[in-house]
Amino acid sequence: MSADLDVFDAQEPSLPPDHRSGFVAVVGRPNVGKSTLINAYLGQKIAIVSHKPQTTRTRLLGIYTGDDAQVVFVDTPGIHAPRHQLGQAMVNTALRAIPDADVVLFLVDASVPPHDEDRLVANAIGASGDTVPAVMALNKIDLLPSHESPYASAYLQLLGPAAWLPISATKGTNRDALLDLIIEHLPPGPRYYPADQITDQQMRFTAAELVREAALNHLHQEVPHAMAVVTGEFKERSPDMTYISATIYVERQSQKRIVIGQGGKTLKDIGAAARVEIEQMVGTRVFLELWVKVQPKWRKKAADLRHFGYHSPGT
Ligand SMILES: Nc1nc2c(ncn2[C@@H]2O[C@H](COP(=O)(O)OP(=O)(O)OP(=O)(O)O)[C@@H](O)[C@H]2O)c(=O)[nH]1
Ligand SMILES: [Mg+2]
Repeated sequence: MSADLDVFDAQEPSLPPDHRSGFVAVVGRPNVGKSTLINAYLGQKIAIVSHKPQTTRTRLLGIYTGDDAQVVFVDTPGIHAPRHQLGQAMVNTALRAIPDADVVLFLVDASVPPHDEDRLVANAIGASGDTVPAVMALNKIDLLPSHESPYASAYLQLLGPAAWLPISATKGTNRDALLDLIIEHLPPGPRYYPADQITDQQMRFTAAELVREAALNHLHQEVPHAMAVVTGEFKERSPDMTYISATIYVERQSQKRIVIGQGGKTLKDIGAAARVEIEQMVGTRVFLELWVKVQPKWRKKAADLRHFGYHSPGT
């Protein structure tokens, strides 16, 4: 018996001998439902979701622990043709997740034909050779009559995956079957994380993300993309009250006016929506104070990207 197995047995005496585990990089173009699917597997919102593309900006882990397997989902930013340093950092982050994974889950929106961006994703997966098995999920089939995609073969031709399934992340169709398929392609191994840990992100990061999600839902056009949110204070004031302050950064004075809105109404609505979500996460009442600041052209400046946590090597 190897030394590794000795450690494995000592740590987790109750795990079955055929227990599987590994990292699953969830990749795809923006807006196909990567974060939605991961949240559904965890039964909790660890990644923010919106109908606008380029919502996820950093890599984050969603850890699913079952009796027979631990699946560490790696949520990644949507792969696209970047227009600024932020976009480049996001794409680099997504690309780097592929060779490090045990399985790549290539998610596509099967309700529409393949985009050029889907080809970028397929090429990136292909570039890591046959070393990482790829599973393709044809998502959003709930939008199609009889739940069948006329584009299935066009998507499968992009890559030739090891396995594939049509799914609906929101309605649940084939979600469990896809999880089984992923687990089948994972190697045998121990749990990498404690059974009760569901993400690697700290609550102060998720709080800022939940503010950004609320803002994405309340704002339109260019403003959501020009926003970054940073948590300032995060303090338990009493056993049932947490005080959180966060700053929303935008690139222009005109965007600041839009975020604040007439008489402060938009900012108030963003705060109210975010507070409900943050209270669910924190488990206490939350007093949320929001600030709006202008940081000109931050998406094009490496120092600002680092400050906001978006820096990736090579940018
Ligand atoms: N109808 C339908 N909508 C879905 C499904 N899955 C996700 N969506 C919607 O698609 C939109 C994008 O979902 P996200 O989970 O943010 O997509 P993403 O791939 O993480 O996007 P980025 O982070 O921008 O790369 C949201 O409005 C979701 O509600 C699905 O199975 N069916
Ligand atoms: Mg996402």
